[in-house]
Amino acid sequence: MDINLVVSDLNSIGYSDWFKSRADDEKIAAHGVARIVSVHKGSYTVTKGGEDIFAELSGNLLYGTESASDLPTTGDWVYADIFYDDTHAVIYGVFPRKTLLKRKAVGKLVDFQLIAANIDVAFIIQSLNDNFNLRRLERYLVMVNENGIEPIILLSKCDLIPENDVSEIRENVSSIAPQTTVMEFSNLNRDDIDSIITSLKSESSYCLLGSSGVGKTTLLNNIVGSDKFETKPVSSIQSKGRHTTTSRQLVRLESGAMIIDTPGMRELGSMSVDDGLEETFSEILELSQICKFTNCSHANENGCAILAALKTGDLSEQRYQNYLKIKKESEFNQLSYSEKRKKDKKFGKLIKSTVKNKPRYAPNNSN
Ligand SMILES: Nc1nc2c(ncn2[C@@H]2O[C@H](COP(=O)(O)OP(=O)(O)OP(=O)(O)O)[C@@H](O)[C@H]2O)c(=O)[nH]1
Ligand SMILES: [Mg+2]
Ligand SMILES: [Zn+2]
Repeated sequence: MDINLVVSDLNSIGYSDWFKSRADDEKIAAHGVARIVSVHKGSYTVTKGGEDIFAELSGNLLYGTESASDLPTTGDWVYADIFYDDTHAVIYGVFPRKTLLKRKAVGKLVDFQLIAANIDVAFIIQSLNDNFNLRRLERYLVMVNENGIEPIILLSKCDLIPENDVSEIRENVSSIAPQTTVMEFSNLNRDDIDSIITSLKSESSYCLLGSSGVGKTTLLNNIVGSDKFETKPVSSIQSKGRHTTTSRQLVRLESGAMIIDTPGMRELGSMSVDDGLEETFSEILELSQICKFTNCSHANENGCAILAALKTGDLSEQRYQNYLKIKKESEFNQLSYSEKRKKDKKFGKLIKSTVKNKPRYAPNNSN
């Protein structure tokens, strides 16, 4: 087989120096490299840049893993062997992740679900007609910034509201995210779709994030140029109380870019989001640094820069309240998550020591 060809195929789906330099020497000598295209209840598809290949986890990976987050998710790079004319693969391990999107799983307990790995750019989508909400947008920005992913804000369904209203909303968005690209678009307007397509870079991985019904899958269909993926009118999504898109798949475009559509997220709990908070609410951090007292609680101190900014209106009350709310949740999650992780680890060790202490059937086995 022509090795250069194989390598350049991997490059074309994003196998950059970042991953190459972090590959495990032993595993790379023993196995090939592939990228996860989709995950469905324990079965996987992977690709090396060509066809999709059915894959499963090796026993060691499946049973030797301490936490669910160490198992592969869509977008992951993995060590894999491929058999039977490239129709079947076994996955032996997961590469370090450049970025990882996860969300708090539904329910009270702090647990999370992996959304996608190694995403470079996240399109955060809100629809202009009924889904638009600055506070929700801030939550998405925190989650994306925390991960070191570049956010781009897309405002969908601009065909449904007057142009003047669009520019007003756009200004509001720019005021909370001055550094972030904001684009409005309509899925009914080909020119809008074309400008989104032109903005996609080859070898980069994108994901579509946003509430159910904002038009993520419709956008993806428009980008690939077919009605390949299922969409549903908003009213039927709500009356059924569920999401149209339920799986996540890495879709490769002719341009060489890759996109992952995601199910609308009802509960967007961040895990622990220090960096994401600081980046999303950077002006609040800056203000707190010029408070008169270094241990200012921003509650009633004289010389508090935050209270002053709230008073003049330079900092909006709702934005500040949202910041406090996300910060509080994050601190709660941080605490209960690290406790859970400790338990997970203990559990993992218990299994390992049980396996170790099992009698060996081959006493002379030097392994
Ligand atoms: N008027 C208008 N309708 C749109 C636009 N984009 C999407 N829609 C409609 O909105 C509905 C929901 O679109 P989907 O693409 O299924 O939404 P989704 O974000 O993928 O939803 P989930 O998969 O449930 O997360 C469909 O009926 C679309 O036809 C748009 O730009 N303008
Ligand atoms: Mg969808
Ligand atoms: Zn203060």
